[in-house]
Amino acid sequence: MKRRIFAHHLNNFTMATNRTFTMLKPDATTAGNTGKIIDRIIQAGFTIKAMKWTQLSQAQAESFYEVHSERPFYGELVEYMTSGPIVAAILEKDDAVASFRELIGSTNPAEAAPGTIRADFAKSIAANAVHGSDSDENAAIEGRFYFSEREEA
Ligand code: IDP
Ligand code: MG
Repeated sequence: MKRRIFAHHLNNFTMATNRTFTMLKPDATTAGNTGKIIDRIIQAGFTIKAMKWTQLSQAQAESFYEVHSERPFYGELVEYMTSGPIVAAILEKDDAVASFRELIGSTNPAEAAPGTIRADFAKSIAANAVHGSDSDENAAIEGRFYFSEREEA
Protein backbone atom coordinates (compact mmCIF):
# COMPACT_ATOMS: atom_id res chain seq x y z
CA MET A 1 0.00 0.00 0.00
CA LYS A 2 2.75 2.46 0.93
CA ARG A 3 4.56 1.74 -2.32
CA ARG A 4 1.46 2.47 -4.36
CA ILE A 5 0.91 5.82 -2.67
CA PHE A 6 4.55 6.74 -3.19
CA ALA A 7 4.43 5.74 -6.87
CA HIS A 8 1.27 7.79 -7.35
CA HIS A 9 2.90 10.94 -5.98
CA LEU A 10 6.09 10.39 -7.95
CA ASN A 11 4.08 9.94 -11.14
CA ASN A 12 2.17 13.18 -10.58
CA PHE A 13 5.41 15.07 -9.98
CA THR A 14 7.01 13.69 -13.13
CA MET A 15 3.96 14.55 -15.23
CA ALA A 16 3.77 18.08 -13.86
CA THR A 17 7.31 18.86 -14.97
CA ASN A 18 6.61 17.65 -18.51
CA ARG A 19 3.55 19.60 -19.51
CA THR A 20 2.98 22.66 -21.59
CA PHE A 21 -0.04 24.64 -22.67
CA THR A 22 -0.99 25.81 -26.15
CA MET A 23 -3.69 27.75 -27.93
CA LEU A 24 -4.32 27.60 -31.65
CA LYS A 25 -5.04 31.26 -32.34
CA PRO A 26 -7.92 32.78 -34.38
CA ASP A 27 -5.86 33.02 -37.59
CA ALA A 28 -5.23 29.27 -37.45
CA THR A 29 -8.81 28.24 -36.61
CA THR A 30 -10.46 30.55 -39.15
CA ALA A 31 -8.06 29.53 -41.94
CA GLY A 32 -9.00 25.87 -41.44
CA ASN A 33 -5.54 24.90 -40.17
CA THR A 34 -6.67 23.39 -36.86
CA GLY A 35 -6.42 19.75 -37.95
CA LYS A 36 -3.06 20.20 -39.67
CA ILE A 37 -1.52 21.91 -36.65
CA ILE A 38 -2.89 19.33 -34.19
CA ASP A 39 -1.46 16.59 -36.42
CA ARG A 40 1.99 18.25 -36.34
CA ILE A 41 1.81 18.41 -32.56
CA ILE A 42 0.91 14.71 -32.28
CA GLN A 43 3.52 13.66 -34.86
CA ALA A 44 6.13 15.57 -32.83
CA GLY A 45 5.44 13.24 -29.91
CA PHE A 46 3.14 15.30 -27.71
CA THR A 47 0.25 13.61 -25.90
CA ILE A 48 -2.96 15.64 -25.60
CA LYS A 49 -4.13 15.70 -21.97
CA ALA A 50 -7.03 18.12 -22.46
CA MET A 51 -8.42 20.12 -25.39
CA LYS A 52 -11.31 22.50 -26.10
CA TRP A 53 -12.62 24.75 -28.90
CA THR A 54 -13.78 28.03 -27.41
CA GLN A 55 -13.57 31.81 -27.73
CA LEU A 56 -12.04 34.34 -25.34
CA SER A 57 -14.08 37.27 -24.04
CA GLN A 58 -12.37 40.66 -23.70
CA ALA A 59 -12.01 40.15 -19.94
CA GLN A 60 -10.61 36.63 -20.33
CA ALA A 61 -8.05 37.73 -22.94
CA GLU A 62 -6.96 40.68 -20.76
CA SER A 63 -6.53 38.32 -17.84
CA PHE A 64 -4.70 35.59 -19.80
CA TYR A 65 -2.22 38.13 -21.22
CA GLU A 66 -1.92 40.17 -17.99
CA VAL A 67 1.87 39.57 -18.00
CA HIS A 68 2.05 41.59 -21.24
CA SER A 69 -0.17 44.47 -20.04
CA GLU A 70 2.72 46.96 -20.07
CA ARG A 71 3.88 46.02 -23.56
CA PRO A 72 2.92 48.31 -26.48
CA PHE A 73 1.12 45.53 -28.37
CA TYR A 74 -1.15 44.49 -25.45
CA GLY A 75 -4.31 46.19 -26.81
CA GLU A 76 -3.75 44.80 -30.29
CA LEU A 77 -3.06 41.33 -28.86
CA VAL A 78 -6.24 41.26 -26.75
CA GLU A 79 -8.34 42.52 -29.67
CA TYR A 80 -6.83 39.93 -31.97
CA MET A 81 -7.21 37.01 -29.54
CA THR A 82 -10.94 37.77 -29.10
CA SER A 83 -11.55 38.06 -32.87
CA GLY A 84 -12.35 34.37 -33.46
CA PRO A 85 -12.29 30.88 -32.00
CA ILE A 86 -9.27 29.37 -30.30
CA VAL A 87 -8.34 25.79 -29.40
CA ALA A 88 -6.81 25.43 -25.93
CA ALA A 89 -4.84 22.31 -25.01
CA ILE A 90 -2.61 20.81 -22.33
CA LEU A 91 0.21 18.77 -23.85
CA GLU A 92 2.66 16.31 -22.36
CA LYS A 93 6.14 15.30 -23.50
CA ASP A 94 9.63 15.09 -22.01
CA ASP A 95 10.94 18.64 -21.72
CA ALA A 96 7.53 19.81 -22.99
CA VAL A 97 7.97 23.59 -22.69
CA ALA A 98 11.28 23.82 -24.57
CA SER A 99 10.36 21.08 -27.03
CA PHE A 100 7.10 22.82 -27.94
CA ARG A 101 8.77 26.22 -28.36
CA GLU A 102 11.17 24.57 -30.79
CA LEU A 103 8.27 23.03 -32.72
CA ILE A 104 6.43 26.37 -33.07
CA GLY A 105 9.42 28.61 -33.88
CA SER A 106 10.10 32.30 -33.20
CA THR A 107 7.34 34.78 -32.29
CA ASN A 108 7.85 36.63 -35.59
CA PRO A 109 7.09 34.16 -38.40
CA ALA A 110 9.59 35.98 -40.63
CA GLU A 111 12.29 34.80 -38.21
CA ALA A 112 10.84 31.33 -37.50
CA ALA A 113 12.97 28.38 -38.63
CA PRO A 114 11.79 26.52 -41.76
CA GLY A 115 9.41 23.68 -40.96
CA THR A 116 8.19 25.19 -37.69
CA ILE A 117 4.45 25.69 -37.18
CA ARG A 118 4.74 29.48 -37.20
CA ALA A 119 6.92 29.49 -40.34
CA ASP A 120 4.29 27.42 -42.15
CA PHE A 121 1.00 28.80 -40.77
CA ALA A 122 1.45 32.22 -39.09
CA LYS A 123 0.16 35.36 -40.83
CA SER A 124 2.05 38.03 -38.83
CA ILE A 125 3.85 38.67 -35.54
CA ALA A 126 0.47 39.08 -33.76
CA ALA A 127 -1.48 36.47 -35.75
CA ASN A 128 1.19 33.84 -35.29
CA ALA A 129 -0.96 30.68 -35.30
CA VAL A 130 -0.08 29.25 -31.89
CA HIS A 131 0.72 30.07 -28.27
CA GLY A 132 3.30 28.09 -26.31
CA SER A 133 4.01 28.49 -22.59
CA ASP A 134 7.43 29.91 -21.69
CA SER A 135 8.02 27.99 -18.40
CA ASP A 136 6.73 25.04 -16.39
CA GLU A 137 5.19 27.47 -13.93
CA ASN A 138 3.29 29.40 -16.61
CA ALA A 139 2.27 26.15 -18.33
CA ALA A 140 0.51 25.08 -15.13
CA ILE A 141 -1.13 28.51 -14.61
CA GLU A 142 -2.28 28.74 -18.24
CA GLY A 143 -3.57 25.16 -18.28
CA ARG A 144 -5.65 25.88 -15.17
CA PHE A 145 -7.05 29.01 -16.84
CA TYR A 146 -9.04 26.67 -19.14
CA PHE A 147 -9.18 23.23 -17.52
CA SER A 148 -9.95 21.73 -14.14
CA GLU A 149 -8.01 18.66 -12.97
CA ARG A 150 -11.09 16.50 -13.74
CA GLU A 151 -10.92 17.47 -17.41
CA GLU A 152 -7.41 16.07 -17.93
CA ALA A 153 -6.87 12.68 -19.56
P1 IDP B 1 5.62 34.17 -27.69
O1 IDP B 1 4.16 33.90 -28.04
O2 IDP B 1 6.54 33.69 -28.77
O3 IDP B 1 5.99 33.65 -26.33
P2 IDP B 1 5.54 36.81 -26.50
O4 IDP B 1 6.68 37.79 -26.54
O5 IDP B 1 5.25 36.12 -25.22
O6 IDP B 1 5.80 35.76 -27.68
O7 IDP B 1 4.27 37.61 -26.99
C1 IDP B 1 2.96 37.06 -26.81
C2 IDP B 1 2.16 37.25 -28.08
O8 IDP B 1 1.98 38.63 -28.32
C3 IDP B 1 2.84 36.74 -29.36
O9 IDP B 1 2.68 35.34 -29.57
C4 IDP B 1 2.14 37.55 -30.42
O10 IDP B 1 0.85 37.04 -30.71
C5 IDP B 1 1.97 38.90 -29.72
N1 IDP B 1 3.07 39.81 -30.03
C6 IDP B 1 4.36 39.74 -29.62
N2 IDP B 1 5.10 40.75 -30.08
C7 IDP B 1 4.25 41.51 -30.82
C8 IDP B 1 4.41 42.72 -31.59
O11 IDP B 1 5.50 43.30 -31.67
N3 IDP B 1 3.29 43.19 -32.22
C9 IDP B 1 2.07 42.58 -32.13
N4 IDP B 1 1.87 41.45 -31.43
C10 IDP B 1 2.94 40.91 -30.79
MG1 MG C 1 5.23 34.19 -24.48
